[in-house]
Amino acid sequence: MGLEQEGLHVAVVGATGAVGRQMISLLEASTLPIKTLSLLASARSAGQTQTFKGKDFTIKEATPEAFEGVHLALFSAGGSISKQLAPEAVKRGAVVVDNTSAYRMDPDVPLVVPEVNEHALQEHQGIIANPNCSTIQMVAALEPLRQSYGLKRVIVSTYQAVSGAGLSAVEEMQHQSQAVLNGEPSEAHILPVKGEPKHYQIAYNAVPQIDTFQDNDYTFEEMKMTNETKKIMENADLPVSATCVRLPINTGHAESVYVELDQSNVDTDNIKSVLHDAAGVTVQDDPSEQRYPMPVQAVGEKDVFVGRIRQDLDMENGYHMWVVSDNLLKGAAWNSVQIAETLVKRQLLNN
Ligand code: 25A
Ligand code: L14
Repeated sequence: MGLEQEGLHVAVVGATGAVGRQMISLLEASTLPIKTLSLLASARSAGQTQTFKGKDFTIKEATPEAFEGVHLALFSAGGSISKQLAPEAVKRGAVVVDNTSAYRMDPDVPLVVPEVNEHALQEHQGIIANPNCSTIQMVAALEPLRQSYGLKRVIVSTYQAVSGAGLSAVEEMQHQSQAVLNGEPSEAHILPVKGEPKHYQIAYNAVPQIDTFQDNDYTFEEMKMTNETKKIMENADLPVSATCVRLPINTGHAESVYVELDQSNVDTDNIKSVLHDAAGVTVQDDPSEQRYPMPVQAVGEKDVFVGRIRQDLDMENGYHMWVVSDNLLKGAAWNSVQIAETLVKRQLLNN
């Protein structure tokens, strides 16, 4: 009897986090044949309950033994937890979809955005990596352009929301905002990066650091966008440079993407219709109606929204676009659940 008839045992690791909570509600709505659900988090959260399809589930501590009998495990509890526990889950027969950066650049691990490279799932060896949120929404918008016109280079600046850094970062921004409005001094302990020597106020600010600095003076978030894009699009030679900036937005990342195509002087109406026809992409672009995507409207939506599409003033093959998506959904939980649904559809779980 196949897993589809038998029913799946699914585990969510980091179930109380910003991403984990979204995973649970997407699993609730999905067509996956879930029979058993294990909600796992740190010992701190063990004993709390969360509802799933009207039933209360108790959060348990994520330990190696918690993965006994699990077919599918969705991880979103940070890179160190994934490094520690994903192999334990795989050892016990689970297939892992990992939201952290722990395995993304491992050559044996597929890095998947289903609309772009679903086929890469076929080669998995137990772990599948979910790309970085900013990368996912960018490649979803670039792939239709690559298919129709070819890509020469990409330059991106991001305007990223605070929820990507977790619930505690969102709380920090809220406290700071309240303090500023009250005319009180604001405190920063988490952003831009937990554990770094300096912390800066995010409320009413723009902070050009997401994740730690690398030897080349780019941040790790910027290098994730460069390296992950090349891997997902299977083009190691594609030039991609990023500047990643945090803004005081709860949820919803925005990106200004400059792309040079292989073809020159493509009609922007043609680009809009190619994007309009692409799965998972919604075009919102009408200057005469002041229509363009914004984070506040993208929150709660699964799609990637694209607008402000226009030709560069000087480069015949250069185009600019504005790409917005819910970083907790397509950027994280929804992409993971899509991967899970595809694994079931393609019968890529272990029996
Ligand atoms: O390393 P990475 O990959 O860069 O990931 C770093 C962070 O990014 C988020 C995620 O934060 C992660 O911690 N993240 C990961 N992938 C992401 C993606 N694709 C992503 N964000 C966007 N897109 P998060 O807040 O979403 O999730 C954190 C979850 O991880 C659980 N967790 C932490 N340690 C764990 C663990 N689970 C198992 N074992 C461990 N050892 C964490 O559970 C949460 O579910 P929790 O129970 O520890 O925390 C939930 C509640 O606890 C409070 N709290 C937080 N810090 C403290 C605290 N309370 C007391 N003291 C603290 N120091 C919070 O208020 C929260 O309500
Ligand atoms: O690499 O702080 O998936 O906004 C994405 C969110 C890293 C942290 C990842 C943030 C995370 C990032």
